[in-house]
Amino acid sequence: MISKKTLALSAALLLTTTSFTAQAQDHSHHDHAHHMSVSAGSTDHTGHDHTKSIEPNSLMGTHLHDKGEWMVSYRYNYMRMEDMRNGTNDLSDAEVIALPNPYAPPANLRVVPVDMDMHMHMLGAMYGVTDWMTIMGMAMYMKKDMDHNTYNMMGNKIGSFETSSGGIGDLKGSAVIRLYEGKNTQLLLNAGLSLPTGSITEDGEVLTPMGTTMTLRLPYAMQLGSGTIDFHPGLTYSGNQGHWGWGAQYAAEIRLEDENDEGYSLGNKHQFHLWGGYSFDNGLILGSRLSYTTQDDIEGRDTNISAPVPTANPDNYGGDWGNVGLFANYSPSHPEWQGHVFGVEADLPIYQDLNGPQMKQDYGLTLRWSYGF
Ligand SMILES: [Cu+2]
Repeated sequence: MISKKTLALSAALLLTTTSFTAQAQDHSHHDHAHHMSVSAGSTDHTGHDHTKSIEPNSLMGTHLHDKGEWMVSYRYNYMRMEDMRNGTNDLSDAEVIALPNPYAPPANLRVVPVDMDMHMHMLGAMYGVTDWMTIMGMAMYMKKDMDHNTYNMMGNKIGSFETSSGGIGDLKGSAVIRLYEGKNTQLLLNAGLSLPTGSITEDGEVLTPMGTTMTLRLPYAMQLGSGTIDFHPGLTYSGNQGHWGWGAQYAAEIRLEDENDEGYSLGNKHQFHLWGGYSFDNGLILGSRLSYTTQDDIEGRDTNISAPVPTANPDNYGGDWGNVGLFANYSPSHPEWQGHVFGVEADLPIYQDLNGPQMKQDYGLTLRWSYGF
């Protein structure tokens, strides 16, 4: 119902981004020496030099850029999911196939997800419109693979199969605006919008309980986008003291439409992150992160998704997760490598309370390269 308004908003955002891009090309000769001196000694800039920013590699919008400065980045994110759980109880295959199938027949679930690999390749660009506002855009390509076991009507395992999907995800544009700046601290507002460019109609070949194969619409978890225009608000507070740096971020994904073209919307998601790190003189930063995520289940339903598998049920999505991350960033001091940051981050779940039977997170890995100029 608000989709016309949000469409107009997103068009405006894209246009603004484009005009800033065009404008910035005239300024590509800006003074590098100025940026260096500002970030080296001044007290009125708290970490605009992104190579010195103590921030987890998996988070976005954690820093600003100086006016006229660009940053391009590539991030690779891998996430592994394995084994089933409901709430905080682990489920065996036997327990999953004893569960009723809401889209019967058959009366009970007959296909059990075993594991899932998710690969995301993210390309990003940031540009400092003014010293207190940076805009950014992000595009991603993703690949998902899920393995399953199929059981027949008697409850005997008859085989396994893998489904795969891949393609571009939802395009995202956002602004990072400084609301407050103290001596060693700053508060940033994050406001982003994503467009439903990722496919939500991926299908794949499945092994049925009858032992036949069929091509079906893949469950929600295997789709590549949300299908809705989403608002990505956030707040980031960070500070530094000598070699130490810390930060806190709230980031959310709010669906601006009640349902997408297939009749559903993913649950709203809220995340809280806390991190701290230490910056060594040689350009190495080591730090750790603590995160809490809560997400609602799916509202509505895609009627093309009705296989006897837990992932076909919109109620079996979302939950509460606690994660820890360990990150290392390195920006080489050699002049030829000025402005480059290389980063790695490992992610491990420490708490998972899931809304209905679904796969558990196993671990995640993020690699990052960014270059500011
Ligand atoms: Cu940046």
